[in-house]
Amino acid sequence: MTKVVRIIFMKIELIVPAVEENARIPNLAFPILAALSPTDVQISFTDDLLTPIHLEKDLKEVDLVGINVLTKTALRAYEIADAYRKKKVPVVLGGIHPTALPEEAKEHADSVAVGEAEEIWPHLIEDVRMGDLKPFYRQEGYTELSKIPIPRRDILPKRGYLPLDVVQVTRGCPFRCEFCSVQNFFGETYRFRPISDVVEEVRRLRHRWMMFNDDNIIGNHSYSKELLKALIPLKKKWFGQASLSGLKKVEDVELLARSGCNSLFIGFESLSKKNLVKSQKFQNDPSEYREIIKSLHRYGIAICGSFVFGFDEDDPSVFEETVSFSIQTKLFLAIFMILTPYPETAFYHRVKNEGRLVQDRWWLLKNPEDFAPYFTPKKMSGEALREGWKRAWKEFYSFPSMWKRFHWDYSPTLINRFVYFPFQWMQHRFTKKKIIEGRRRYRTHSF
Ligand code: B12
Repeated sequence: MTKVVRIIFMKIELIVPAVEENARIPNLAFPILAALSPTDVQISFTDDLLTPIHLEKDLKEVDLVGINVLTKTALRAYEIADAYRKKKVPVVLGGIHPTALPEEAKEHADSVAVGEAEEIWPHLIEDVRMGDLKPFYRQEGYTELSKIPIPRRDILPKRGYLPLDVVQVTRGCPFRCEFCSVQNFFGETYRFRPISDVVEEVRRLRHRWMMFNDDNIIGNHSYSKELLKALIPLKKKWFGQASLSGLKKVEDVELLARSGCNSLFIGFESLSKKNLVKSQKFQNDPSEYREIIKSLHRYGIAICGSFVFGFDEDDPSVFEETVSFSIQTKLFLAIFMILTPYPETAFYHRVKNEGRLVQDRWWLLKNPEDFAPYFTPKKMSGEALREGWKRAWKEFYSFPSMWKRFHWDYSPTLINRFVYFPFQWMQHRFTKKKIIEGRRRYRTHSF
């Protein structure tokens, strides 16, 4: 009979892999899981973005390694996982990518956590202690958000991140956009944390600035109204993602501003209603874009607009049209993306079924960005899409555009006056180096 030796002083290393320079924003998944770990477990945390992991020299002596995996970081995550497993340290992978493709992830891990993990995490730790780690862990149903503890932000490095705290108040999204990964992850659910829990957490935060990492902070009108009102006395400054459908009424925009909202990331995606309908992004109506933008600007809320190129109705005129719109409406920042078939999204399956997916499993390529688009667009060539995408960035962050987009006529806000030009300059340099010249510094074994 084999004797089971229970690990008593257990050490867990939690890792967020990085493929290249990125926004220095703290991760939230691991502080949550750390708060749910037994108190006698010693947790360490490495953000590969802040301290790149050298796969020969930097591996720690621990009893378990947990890695957070997005599609974009999958290859790097697998490299790190393989290196630890070579040293006989058990590895568990979790997050949005392993949830979409658990079997692929399992090739590089001893165990895969599929979906949300609040309820399974303590059991998983106990199984490691008993030497009985299972190949897959799947939580029954979705996490009840009243059970989310205050995240242990103390595990995060004190230096290197932007001076802000990340907070989550909802999970899921009420919408079903074809290209988005989150409905697969959260199913049909859209859940909210009790406002009192949020207030309690926000009160304890170190920084004046917060980022809400919710997919849509104002997806439910009555909840968001209550939340925003509760934020007013806390006197924080915050930014987050919001959908256009919640921004149509001026009184809602005013409440946003009063709650401390300083800027919003908005997925406009396209100026073509046909594209939006085909992508099931019914909540966006391009005929309303200008009014909503104006109303946000009037209340001093800056906008980072996200646009996607490569939809079925996009022909080569889309680039000029989108950039002109973004300049005329004076967006503070714009992000232009090439439509991407993320694994297990409805868009991925559609282009695959239509025989248009030219690069399946593109996330396993060494420098994947160099090969986008991974599918054949309908009304232009892949090459034209790539070139137009580069032109859009170049034009939006050109000096004349920066000048035209500055809000001379509005009252001075922090963004409007003090950080506008430094941010534009940063984006101008990013565009030149990363987008136009394609000089991305990817992590490799031998950096
Ligand atoms: C905040 C955010 C960001 C922040 C990241 C900040 C940070 N350091 O975490 C910023 C703005 C930098 C960002 C950037 C990008 N993002 Co983003 N982002 C999000 C967002 C809105 C929330 C993520 C989050 O914090 N969730 C909260 C935590 C608590 O949830 P979680 O991470 O899922 O963790 C839970 C479980 O998954 C599990 N779990 C997670 N990891 C692990 C590990 C182990 C071991 C275990 C056991 C469990 C476990 O436990 C947690 C508790 O249940 C998501 C949307 C979403 N709802 O997931 C998109 C999302 C993750 N992003 C996405 C994308 C595409 C990107 C970019 C590629 C965009 C771009 N083109 O540049 C970049 C890539 C960044 C990179 N790393 O290279 C996609 C990813 C799709 C995919 N298949 O990978 C998402 C899903 C958005 C979407 N609508 O499709 N993003």
